[in-house]
Amino acid sequence: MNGETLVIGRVNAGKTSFCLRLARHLKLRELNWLVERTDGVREKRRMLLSEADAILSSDEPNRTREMQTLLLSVPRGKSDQVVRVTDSAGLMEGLHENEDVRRAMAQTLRAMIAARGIFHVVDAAALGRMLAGQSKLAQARMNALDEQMFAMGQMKDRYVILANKMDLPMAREGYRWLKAHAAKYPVVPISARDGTGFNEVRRHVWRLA
Ligand SMILES: Nc1nc2c(ncn2[C@@H]2O[C@H](COP(=O)(O)OP(=O)(O)OP(=O)(O)O)[C@@H](O)[C@H]2O)c(=O)[nH]1
Ligand SMILES: [Mg+2]
Repeated sequence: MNGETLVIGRVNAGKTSFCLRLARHLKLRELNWLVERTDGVREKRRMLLSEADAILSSDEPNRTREMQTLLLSVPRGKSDQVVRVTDSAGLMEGLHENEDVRRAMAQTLRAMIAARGIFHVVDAAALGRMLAGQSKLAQARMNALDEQMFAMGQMKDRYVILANKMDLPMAREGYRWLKAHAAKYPVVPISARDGTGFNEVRRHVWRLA
């Protein structure tokens, strides 16, 4: 049940917030999700967009622990077409002590292999802070996980990097680094919190329909 586009990124990068902001930008009021739990059980979930933030997104890392596919209705000529955008559990280095989190990360990795298109959400502000504070060697090591995600993205029909949290200090520096480092791919500066950049995001989503 992988969506046509998979949303990946480090824990806390803003993947879930991105999905919810996209739904708001497309003027949805009610969200329809297809959820695939790590135990393989699939279920449908429905909620109002107005209550989704409180239910699904959080400051705490590892909030998302299952694959949740948002069904988006996109107008195409006289009819509508459904685009699927799948939110996934965030990745991080190392072996997490919690088994649920480990299973969820494994599920994300499997989905990454199967996905046709990838939206890679990066916390540009965290990246900017890291670039300012670290030696070159430490930067290289800390970016290893995102580098792996870049490499996986290159194998896909469509790969878009979303430089998120552009409303925060240092995000510009993070965005600039991404533009230079992943020059072959679209890098779209966004704020899932404020909604900036979503006209361009929408064009990328449209192309998947
Ligand atoms: N300032 C700011 N905060 C944001 C933005 N996007 C997300 N956040 C915050 O970042 C935190 C993590 O957001 P989530 O959307 O839950 O992140 P996630 O990538 O889904 O996290 P996991 O599911 O745990 O991997 C929350 O506190 C959000 O409010 C943004 O554009 N700007
Ligand atoms: Mg999440």
